[in-house]
Amino acid sequence: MSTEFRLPGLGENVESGAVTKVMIAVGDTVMENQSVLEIETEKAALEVPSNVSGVVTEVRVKEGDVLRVGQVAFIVEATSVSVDPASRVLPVPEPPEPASVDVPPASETSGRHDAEQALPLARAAVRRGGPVAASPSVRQLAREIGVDINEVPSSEGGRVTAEDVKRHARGANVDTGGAVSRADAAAPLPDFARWGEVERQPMSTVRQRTAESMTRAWTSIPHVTQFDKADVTNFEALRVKYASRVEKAGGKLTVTAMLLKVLAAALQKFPQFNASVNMAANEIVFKKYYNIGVAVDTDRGLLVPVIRDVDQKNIIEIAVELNGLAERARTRKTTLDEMQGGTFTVSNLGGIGGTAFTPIVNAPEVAILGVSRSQIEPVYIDGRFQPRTMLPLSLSYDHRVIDGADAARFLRWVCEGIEQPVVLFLEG
Ligand code: CAO
Repeated sequence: MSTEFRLPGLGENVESGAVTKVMIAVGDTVMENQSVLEIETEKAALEVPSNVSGVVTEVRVKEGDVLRVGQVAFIVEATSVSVDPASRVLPVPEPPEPASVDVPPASETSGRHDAEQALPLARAAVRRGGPVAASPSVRQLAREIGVDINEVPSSEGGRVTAEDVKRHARGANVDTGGAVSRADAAAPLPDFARWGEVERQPMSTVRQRTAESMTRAWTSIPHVTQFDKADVTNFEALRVKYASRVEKAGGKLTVTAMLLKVLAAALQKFPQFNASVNMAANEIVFKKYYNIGVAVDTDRGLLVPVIRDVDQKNIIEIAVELNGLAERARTRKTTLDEMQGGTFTVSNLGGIGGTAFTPIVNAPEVAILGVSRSQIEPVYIDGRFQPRTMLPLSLSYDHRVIDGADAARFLRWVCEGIEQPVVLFLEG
């Protein structure tokens, strides 16, 4: 008996997804729950499990196709493995996964700056040499499709051809499509191939969404970053002392787990950091729940799963959950639900290195804490320098709703909370 495999529901308001990988071929035996497709939607990248079993007789999708929910992807001929007819009705989908990220790696941020700085120079190079040579028909074509002929690089070393104009227009159109490029729309890219070999790669959906949300946050939020350092010497000692206790529970006692606990208390004490701003209604929305997103570095890019109700969990529970979330993000198992509802974000790059960075606020949140690598430094205490382990913290915030003095106080309080956890009981 032939059974169709149809794309199951992918989550609220998601009607289709791009097929990034087809994991089955004609002749393969497929079992229920076996991953058969990799799909990217606007919000997530996920592996789709089969709800049918049998031998694949026809595959109707290929990489790059856009598949609608309910559309047939492949057909199997049932083998002796029985197929529960009910399971042909689409089951609850396997948890989808990592969604777009709102925090770019620092390297990307600087990369973007480099690109922006390089562009005017590149354009100047194209223009140098006076008016471009082009036939009247090519000039007319450029005018008709809205391309400034003076901006079009020539592939023939001087004369601009119709093909050059079209290629340039295509590049400019791609640019104006996404939010990233909207900022850059007036600055079409030069033809880099004139100076050396290039390779073009399409952006993944996750990357496109990341680029859009980054641009939105960067261009709509007036950002300021406040820097401070926490003395984590005592915490490091505690970490060693209690490491095995936390490990037994299935977690790892890291500075991130500790920070999450301190932040949940800080957010209660400074509610404007756990808020969102609605400029249209001239309103600030204060949230009475404390869900903290943690930026996780994965091979797909940056993902931000959320730990909920951090204020109600102890550090061991937080550490165990953090371990699980990071692991699921890296193995593409995070559900869409786990990526939503955050009220504040932490981005710890300290495991990799660096002395400071300026994270971008994960809108519609209003603040994000960047963490860099702790190191032993001489600190002047009681009249002499002492070796202390210092953790650099960078708090980026939305200056529309948070004043600089509040940010300085918030970050100082976080530092004190790590240095003297008793502060959490006194004031938290
Ligand atoms: N300073 C010094 N060492 C640090 C550190 C810091 N700030 N943060 C972590 N480390 C150490 C840990 O102690 C651990 O050391 P040991 O193995 O010797 O115990 C090691 O680095 C690895 O830590 P970890 O990554 O396993 O644990 P974590 O809980 O601190 O972090 C997570 C979890 C998910 C935040 C992290 O794994 C991660 O993905 N970080 C990258 C986040 C990212 O890409 N952000 C980009 C932001 S762009 O704005």
